[in-house]
Amino acid sequence: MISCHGSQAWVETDDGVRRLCHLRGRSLTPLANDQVRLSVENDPPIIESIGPRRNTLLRQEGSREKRLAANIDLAWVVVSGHPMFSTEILQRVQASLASQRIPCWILLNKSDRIDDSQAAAGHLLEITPQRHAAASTGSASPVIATHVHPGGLDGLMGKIDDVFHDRQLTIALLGQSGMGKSSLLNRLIPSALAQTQAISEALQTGRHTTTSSQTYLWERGLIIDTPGFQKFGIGHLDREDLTALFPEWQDIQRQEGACRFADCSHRHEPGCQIRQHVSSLGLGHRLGQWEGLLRSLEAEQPSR
Ligand SMILES: Nc1nc2c(ncn2[C@@H]2O[C@H](COP(=O)(O)OP(=O)(O)O)[C@@H](O)[C@H]2O)c(=O)[nH]1
Ligand SMILES: [Mg+2]
Ligand SMILES: [Zn+2]
Repeated sequence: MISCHGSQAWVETDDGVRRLCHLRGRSLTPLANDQVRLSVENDPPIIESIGPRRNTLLRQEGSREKRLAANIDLAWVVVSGHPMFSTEILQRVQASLASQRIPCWILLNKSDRIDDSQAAAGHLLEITPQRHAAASTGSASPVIATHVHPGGLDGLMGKIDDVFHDRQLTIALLGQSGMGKSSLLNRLIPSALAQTQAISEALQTGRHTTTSSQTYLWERGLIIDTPGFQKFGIGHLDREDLTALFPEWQDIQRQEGACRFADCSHRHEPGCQIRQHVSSLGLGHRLGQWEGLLRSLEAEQPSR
């Protein structure tokens, strides 16, 4: 399924034809890139059911989960140095992706703005895991510089070739507003605007579809553009999901022994190895980030 608009949805059938369909009932809420079963005896066809999901990209909005897309191979999170992205929001996105086992690349966009991009790279470094143990494998997201001027996507396309070769991919594009997500999409897919307009016209809404995710065809597969955000709620996550962003805690425990309590939050518990060793390892800033995210997660959890 390409995109969902109330009781209607665009579906691409196995023969590559796109059709505007109706939903069977209100309880059916397909997401961008869901596999759906159609009954084509009807006109318009009706979406009967949704196939199993490999993963679901979502964020928390107040007490509700906003589901953005399904079955993602790779997420691109767009950041920039002008305006400066928020490290905390990026970590929220990364934790959310980690919880769904969706690999993440960071696109450092507007790299034509040299000074701003250098500053942004510095901020990225602050939230990059600092691994000490030589044997530890990296868990950091790759950072790829991009810009929307000629040649600005060469590095990105080269990286795709290196990692995925000829494989067709479904990529989710995420970003805070203002980072250049729409500009990038239009460079990557010159027909993106036309694809959006075709959808709006067929729906006869006339308005742009910026509050729901849109799926675009491109030469390497699909790109799902998700609505831009200024907040990214993580109340749907648990502490384990945050742990994925801080592999240093595992490194410390491997080297120094485990914290006294198996479910140690590394905040105030006695016998915490993390608190005991962070400062000598120069990881005080990382513990600060951990505490901040944990506080947010607890504050945002919908009361159960
Ligand atoms: N210098 C520079 N400006 C860019 C680049 N990409 C986007 N912009 C500008 O950044 C602003 C926000 O871009 P837009 O695509 O609307 O961001 P979005 O909110 O993430 O969709 C616009 O003024 C763009 O012209 C880039 O690579 N370099
Ligand atoms: Mg935009
Ligand atoms: Zn601890």
